[in-house]
Amino acid sequence: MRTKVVIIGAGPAGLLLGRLIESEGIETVILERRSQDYVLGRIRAGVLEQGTVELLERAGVSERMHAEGLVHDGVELSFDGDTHRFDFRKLVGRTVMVYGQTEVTRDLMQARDASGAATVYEAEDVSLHDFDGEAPRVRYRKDGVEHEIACDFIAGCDGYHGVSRASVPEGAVKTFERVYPFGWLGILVDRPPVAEELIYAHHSRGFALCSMRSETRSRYYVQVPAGERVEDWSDERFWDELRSRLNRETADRLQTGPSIEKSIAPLRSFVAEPLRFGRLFLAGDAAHIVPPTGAKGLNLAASDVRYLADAFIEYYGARSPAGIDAYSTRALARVWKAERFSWWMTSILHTFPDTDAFGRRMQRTEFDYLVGSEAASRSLAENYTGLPY
Ligand code: RFL
Ligand code: PHB
Repeated sequence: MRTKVVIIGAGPAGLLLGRLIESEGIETVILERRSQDYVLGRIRAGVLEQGTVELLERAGVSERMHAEGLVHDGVELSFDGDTHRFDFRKLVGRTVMVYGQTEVTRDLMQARDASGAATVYEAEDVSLHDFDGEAPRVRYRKDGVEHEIACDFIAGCDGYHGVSRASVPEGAVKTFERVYPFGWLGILVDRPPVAEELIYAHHSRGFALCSMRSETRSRYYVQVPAGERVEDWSDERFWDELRSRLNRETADRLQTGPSIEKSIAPLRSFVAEPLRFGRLFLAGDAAHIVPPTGAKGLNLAASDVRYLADAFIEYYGARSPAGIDAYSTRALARVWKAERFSWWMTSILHTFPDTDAFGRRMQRTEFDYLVGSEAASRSLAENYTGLPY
């Protein structure tokens, strides 16, 4: 079998890349290790930058998002109970869209299935070969039968634990990493959100986030120490902890209920460089991880994919390798800025086990400066709503 681009991974990065280049006549095969239902069962991101929204429009998968997604003009930050709303529309004339990653993925899967493009779910033992030469190949097993696909390019969109980055010779890739001593315990509940916009809360007991998926479904998170087990968190314990970290008025308004999903995500900053190895390209979580505090992970996956899709379109259309040659540098420039923002938001809003009194005053002063300075507020708004491509 032969195709132009083999895409490894049917997360948002792989599916969006497939959609953008298939619609320009570039044939792809997507290989995904899990089943379609498993991929759709993962509850992850909830906030889309305006640029991501525009990219989903370009991909022709924005109809349901515009009908069901919630446009948010701002967010609230709370510090030890003091609150401040950052009005993005007023500060930078931009907004964000609250629409779950699960829904983005579902829309992309449906569009791909309808287009007839090939996707192999439950592809086992995917392996990458000869991407340092002119004729790369990808092998996998499906239902006990071995397959091989010859291709022009391989797009590694298989997430942090994927096989693509792991297939690159050790000396060819440089990685940068910070692991935080805590994770986020998240809960999904069919109750109306506590507020119309997201609330990011710093508290001496730890960070908390009030988010949502719709007007009737809420998503809440609390910071927990690394190594915490989800089994040790009953719903009741979660709600008590969340309430204790919110200001009184918000806590009193909180509508609790039985969780429909509960999981713990560790927090990490990670970047691999470069993003191109001959005819293999990395995009999304395969290449970089941000802590979720800035709501950047999915948006970064989308921006990588935008650069990579345009590069392939230029290669096959204008027969120019300029875009593929520039991909790594272009994508990484934007990646590092989102890494900075996510690391910074994480460092102000969480409690760190080794922070001394001076460090705590610095966190408070960051908050006071943000609240008091229009320039600082605008910087937060500019980054949260998404830096330009
Ligand atoms: P994904 O979504 O991990 O998809 C990779 C796919 O590759 C498959 N795969 C393989 N397939 C074949 N062979 C192999 N050997 C394979 N190994 C893996 C996997 O099964 C999977 O289907 O990566 P992608 O597409 O790069 O997308 C990245 C996003 O998923 C991620 O950045 C975001 O979810 C991060 N994130 C958030 N991002 C935001 O922009 N805004 C948010 O509000 C936000 N909140 C979050 C988040 C991530 C979270 N967790 C759980 C990590 C909140 C949480 C709690
Ligand atoms: C979410 O709704 O899951 C969410 C929202 C904002 C974040 C992270 C996660 O910063």
